[in-house]
Amino acid sequence: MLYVSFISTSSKTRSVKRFSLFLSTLLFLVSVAVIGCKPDVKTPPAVVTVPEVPLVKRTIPVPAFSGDSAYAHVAAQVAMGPRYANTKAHEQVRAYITSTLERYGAKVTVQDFKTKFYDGTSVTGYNIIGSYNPDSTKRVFLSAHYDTRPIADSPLADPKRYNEPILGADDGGSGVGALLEIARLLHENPFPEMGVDLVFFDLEDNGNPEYSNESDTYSWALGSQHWAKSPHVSGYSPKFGVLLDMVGAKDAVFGREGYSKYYAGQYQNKIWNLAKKMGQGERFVDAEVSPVTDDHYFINTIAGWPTVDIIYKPIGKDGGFGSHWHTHNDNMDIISAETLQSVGQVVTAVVYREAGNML
Ligand code: AHN
Ligand code: ZN
Repeated sequence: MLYVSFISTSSKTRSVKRFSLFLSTLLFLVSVAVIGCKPDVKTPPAVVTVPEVPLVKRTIPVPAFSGDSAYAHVAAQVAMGPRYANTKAHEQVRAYITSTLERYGAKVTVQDFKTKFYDGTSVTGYNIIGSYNPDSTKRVFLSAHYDTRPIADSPLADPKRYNEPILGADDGGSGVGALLEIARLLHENPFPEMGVDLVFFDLEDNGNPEYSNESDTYSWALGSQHWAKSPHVSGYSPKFGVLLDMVGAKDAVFGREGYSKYYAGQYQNKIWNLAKKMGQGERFVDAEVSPVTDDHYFINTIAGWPTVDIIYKPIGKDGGFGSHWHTHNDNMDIISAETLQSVGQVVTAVVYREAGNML
């Protein structure tokens, strides 16, 4: 070794000998220390490689949605009367949604929360969530509001009947009817690959009146605002969601709504393309319609879960809705089982195809 040869060639004097012995001992100790203290643990690499999980694709048969069952659910709600906060009918519709979901095997969560109307009065809201495969990490949600507008403030409504609440067959009833029929399908045709949450929002339609001076965006959709901030399950992280709003009118057509395009464009494309393939291209039209302050706006902006609104807005009539909107004509006369059938079948296909990674 180096220190051995160093000693052999060193001077013969005692002090130098002692010094060289000291030096060689030191060298020896240092080298032992360096070799001996080499850590066993290797420095971890900067990135960890996780083996790719191959995406398993499976064509899961899409069950047949019944427009007639959805229609019956709409009629049952409308028979209760106008269904807004602090009314008997609101309590009844909550019980109807909850018991129907339980009958169809969902895990039901009722999320109650305190909030304020645009005029500052306090109110308790109740969101209802029906979950299928609650333990699945891959999830999508389908949603609709179930409350109805307590006033008739459309410019097309009869001003003398302004303070008479509306029945909300389409605006409130239709989305709920479609979701409850999908609950039946999920119960009867389960799949293990994905979880589905059916979310029924309260207090969507209590925004400040058309004729008030301020237009307060945040006075609308109080239920979805709450859910987006405080989901029913902590750490909830759905892949995407769909909102159904006014999906039951005879003459309904669904353009591509602006906020959905902006926040959830890839899912809007998938849904509208699938609808076209299913022969529903005349109802799911490719035209863009102007953005609507609806539940999906708050879910997209507050929670960041991409959410697509399927909502009836006449094409090319900027800002408007169907002529029955927020009027007393929003009753069973304008509801069509065929419209519910088209929308419901497309949304069912979206869910079953996504479950098989085929959307
Ligand atoms: C506004 O009129 C600001 N938003 C419409 C959202 C809505 C009301 N959807 C159903 N009713
Ligand atoms: Zn409304």
